[in-house]
Amino acid sequence: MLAKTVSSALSHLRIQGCGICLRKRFSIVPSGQKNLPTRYLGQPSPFTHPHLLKTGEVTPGLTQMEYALRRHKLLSLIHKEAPEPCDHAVVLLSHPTYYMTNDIPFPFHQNTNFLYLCGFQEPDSILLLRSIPGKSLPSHKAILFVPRRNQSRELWDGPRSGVDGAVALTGVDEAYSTEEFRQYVQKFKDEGCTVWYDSEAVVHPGLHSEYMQPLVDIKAQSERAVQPVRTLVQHLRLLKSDSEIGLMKMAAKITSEAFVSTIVSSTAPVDESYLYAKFDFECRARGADLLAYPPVIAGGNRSNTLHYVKNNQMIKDGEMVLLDGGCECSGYVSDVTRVWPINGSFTGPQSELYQAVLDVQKSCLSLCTPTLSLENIYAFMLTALGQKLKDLGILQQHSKELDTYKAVRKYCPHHVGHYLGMDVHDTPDISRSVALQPGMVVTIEPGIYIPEDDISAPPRLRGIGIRIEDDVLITEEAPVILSADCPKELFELEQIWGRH
Ligand SMILES: [Mn+2]
Repeated sequence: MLAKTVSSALSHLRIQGCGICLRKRFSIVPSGQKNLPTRYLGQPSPFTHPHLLKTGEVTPGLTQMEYALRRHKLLSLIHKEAPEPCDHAVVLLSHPTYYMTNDIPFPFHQNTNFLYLCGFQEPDSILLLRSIPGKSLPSHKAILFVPRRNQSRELWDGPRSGVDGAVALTGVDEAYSTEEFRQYVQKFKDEGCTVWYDSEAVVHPGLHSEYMQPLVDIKAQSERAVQPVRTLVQHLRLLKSDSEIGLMKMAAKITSEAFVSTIVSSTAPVDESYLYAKFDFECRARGADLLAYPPVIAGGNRSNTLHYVKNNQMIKDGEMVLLDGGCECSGYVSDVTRVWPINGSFTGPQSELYQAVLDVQKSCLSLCTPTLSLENIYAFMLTALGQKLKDLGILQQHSKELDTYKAVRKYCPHHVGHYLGMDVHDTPDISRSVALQPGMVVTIEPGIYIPEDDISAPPRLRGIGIRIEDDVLITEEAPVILSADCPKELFELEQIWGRH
């Protein structure tokens, strides 16, 4: 998927402290899962889904220990922001259930900041991280407020974890039913309590208006206004742990394999919706939970509509198709774009434009190293694309710098990439000027788009839109391309198609 070129100017905080030293300093000992109910919970548990989770895991691949460390790191950041002794309450809300029509819910998707800190997968829930009287941060108590068990609702919606299930599965210190949050929120009105909560970006309108908005209003009159917390969480999410990297590798590998199968199955004439269904099937059949976003499956000139998601037109012989798609595995996503000729062989102009974008993409990939930023790579991409536009005859060789810049922005109106993680456009408040560090994952996705009615472009190139996108893990050494199994050389794309 594409990201806009405007980046936020928020400052970058460096995150101190590694997992091991935190573990020693604060002796985090999650409760373990000894009391895990043997019944079905509101999400898979190691007991009910041993094929998905190992003992000690809250969500597949992520242990109680990892979630506890995340909470401690967040409280450490808060301690740095507000070092004076005081009472702290950090509040994160889950998503609500959204409805497609009367009584029929959309598939539930959890709020990612909430999920990152506790792994709990039910709607209408609240996570509270509360400082402990007499102890300084990052010591705290983690408390979940979760939907009460309810036989008649569970008949329709399926089992709920309940307070016992929530504690045993996630390893938080305590859990209560969601309504019991009311008594807690009363206490935060005290002058001495600093509340950390995102009142600007409401993720659960119902819980917000019932519990949090009145608190935000009261706090606004006091010395201690409510403080935002999401940027701090994003700073933690920016750097991936080994287990997170494992999940991202899995998502990228599944996506790459799904691309190959989809390319093999594309014979003109084919409906875009067929390729959509095929790609979706191939991802889920390999273990993905769902597609990470509505994919773009754009034949011919439609590839010049950047967020084309209608996916309902026939692709004709001789045309290419652009597929921008990715999947989600245990909360972590991939985001890959490929373009291939629907009848298996590139025409001359198609291969010309394709190769130009591929050259630029490979150069950008090689720049994904510590110290450089996405902004730096974007600046490089603009220059490299400018030269390609000249080589292709879209722009005159002697065009002035400003004219070249304007032309590049016209033919590639989006950024070179974005951070990737639990969300497709991950950690959106982190500036793209931040130097890349080992453990970050970014996308690299240059493109050139020439609409069929662009009379300033050479006729042979009109109606062609190319973007090539890979997911990249930053390391101390060479960048690791997580989507490397997805072919992108001209000859590879032609060869794979021949397999069907
Ligand atoms: Mn993308």
